Amino acid sequence: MMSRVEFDRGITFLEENGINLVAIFDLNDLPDRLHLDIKKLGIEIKAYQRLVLLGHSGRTLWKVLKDQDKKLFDSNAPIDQFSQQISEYTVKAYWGDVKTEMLYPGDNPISLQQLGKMAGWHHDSPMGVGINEEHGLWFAYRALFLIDAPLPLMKQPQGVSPCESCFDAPCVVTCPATALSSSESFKIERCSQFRIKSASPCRDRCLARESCSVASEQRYNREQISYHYLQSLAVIQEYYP
Ligand code: B12
Repeated sequence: MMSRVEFDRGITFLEENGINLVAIFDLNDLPDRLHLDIKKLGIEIKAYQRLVLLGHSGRTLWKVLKDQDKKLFDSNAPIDQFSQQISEYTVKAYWGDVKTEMLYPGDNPISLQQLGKMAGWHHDSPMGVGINEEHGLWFAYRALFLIDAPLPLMKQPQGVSPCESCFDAPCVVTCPATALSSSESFKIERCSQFRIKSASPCRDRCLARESCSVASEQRYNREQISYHYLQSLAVIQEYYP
């Protein structure tokens, strides 16, 4: 049986490696919809006790990746590969080496942002990326797995969306594609069509996202921003060849 000290060591290990957001849910507390989504994947959910959601914010993860293992960047998905490895290692070394089922990284149709809402990490923002007071727009989901261990439950208080007290809306004003609005949902189609133009200033960055002043000290560095946006651009280009 894993001790609280061992559990906390696992949390510290994840944090040192840039995975600084952790939420742990009791499976009985999850909405029926999510149970259904997991069952549809052919997974016997009753065999597990907890659902673990891991994320990163700010710049540490990128620094760790760059420092640690250059070979990771030879793969198509270095962040996913690293996130999976570090999740498996944490369970093995600190959390009792118990049975797990990895749900993300991967293509499973489970809405991470909906889980982010339950974890207290996510408020909607005009650009679709989640926002919160502590990390601004600079966080993302890195792993999701079921685990057969009674891990302590963890989540953050819901908090208030920073967008509610933002009246200038620099993101809306800055977006050169006029894809953002303070009252309507983000127009991903308009954003995508604008991004694929050859002279688009948004090919490898998002000027609207970068204009947000909430937790701007956590903004990814230029290299990381470019890495992520070129990846999503490649997916978008497949939609609009
Ligand atoms: C498919 C997908 C995409 C597709 C969107 C296709 C579409 N037609 O909308 C593409 C490849 C374009 C994309 C791009 C990006 N994505 Co995306 N995407 C996903 C993914 C894998 C699945 C979403 C989904 O289908 N959910 C299931 C449906 C039922 O639930 P839903 O919440 O209603 O899903 C819809 C929206 O989430 C929307 N969507 C998906 N990504 C994004 C990003 C933005 C900015 C918006 C407005 C909408 C949007 O697409 C879904 C279907 O319509 C999720 C991971 C996940 N498993 O949740 C990440 C995810 C939503 N994406 C994310 C991010 C960060 C991005 C990018 C900003 C990455 C980047 N730096 O380039 C870009 C931004 C897009 C842009 N402005 O150009 C993050 C958001 C993190 C956060 N803090 O909220 C997620 C959660 C991935 C992660 N690991 O953290 N994405």
